[in-house]
Amino acid sequence: MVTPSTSLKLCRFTTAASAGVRIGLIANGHTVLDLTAAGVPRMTALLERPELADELRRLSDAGLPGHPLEAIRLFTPVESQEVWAAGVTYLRSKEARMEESEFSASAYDRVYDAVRPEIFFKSLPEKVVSPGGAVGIRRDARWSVPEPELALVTNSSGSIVGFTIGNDMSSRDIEGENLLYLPQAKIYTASCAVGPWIVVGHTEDDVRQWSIQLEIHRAARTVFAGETRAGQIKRPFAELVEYLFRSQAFPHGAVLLTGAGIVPDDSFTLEAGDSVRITISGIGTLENPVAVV
Ligand code: DO4
Ligand code: MG
Repeated sequence: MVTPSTSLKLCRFTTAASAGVRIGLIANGHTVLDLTAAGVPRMTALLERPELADELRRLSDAGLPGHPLEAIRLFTPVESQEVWAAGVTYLRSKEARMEESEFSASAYDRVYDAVRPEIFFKSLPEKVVSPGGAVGIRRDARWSVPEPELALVTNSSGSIVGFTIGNDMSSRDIEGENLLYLPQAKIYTASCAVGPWIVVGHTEDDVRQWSIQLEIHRAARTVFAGETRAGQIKRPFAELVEYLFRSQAFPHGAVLLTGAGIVPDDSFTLEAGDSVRITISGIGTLENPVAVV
């Protein structure tokens, strides 16, 4: 029985026995209910449904066929949505970027307090890396970091319909050299991972209680561990989405990363073979190995 407090997780997956991408609902622990078997071929259309959480609760009691979570392969839940990202939404992000670049320090200082937030394009949907896929460090970068971020999932009307995890991989030396290099520091092969699923049925107040953790493993060692809380995000979620949707339509909805509140020390840079693990308490864990691209 799925109660109003049960966490509803929507995923895109495949199994050894099935061809193509299927839509799944994880409503009770470890079973992935096959929504494609119930006539739901696409995630994007599902996210447009009014009263989505109620509809998912109804589907979870409809006796759909299920697969054990361990037996499926997850794809990113980003199907047709562009991925955008907000920046300098945490004090920690502002401070780290001001230290990184004398040249750009005043821009970061100003945008943190400005009325208009920083929002930038991050990825086309087909370029988003799935859970377990390799995220990239640029071969011409000397200082690369993951950015562990809460991601807002919106439908085409700009309503926030769910939450997931994003990794806004970044080249800090390129970003720090000149603000005009930001697109090169942020948008390159495998620079954006999103997953493992979309959690539905939570309010902003719930989500602001969640912790965000970043662990980076190298060989058998943890070479970085840090934690923040989604409650540290300076701006209301609806404000970020409202700016994204100003003067721009998103017919498939959009995914908006909400900025990074964990920044490793300046001496830290990612290496090929590292593993990046981002955990958000109300969602789950997104884990990706690192490769040079
Ligand atoms: O302006 C630089 C990027 C900011 C960002 O990605 C963040 O704060 O997470
Ligand atoms: Mg970021």
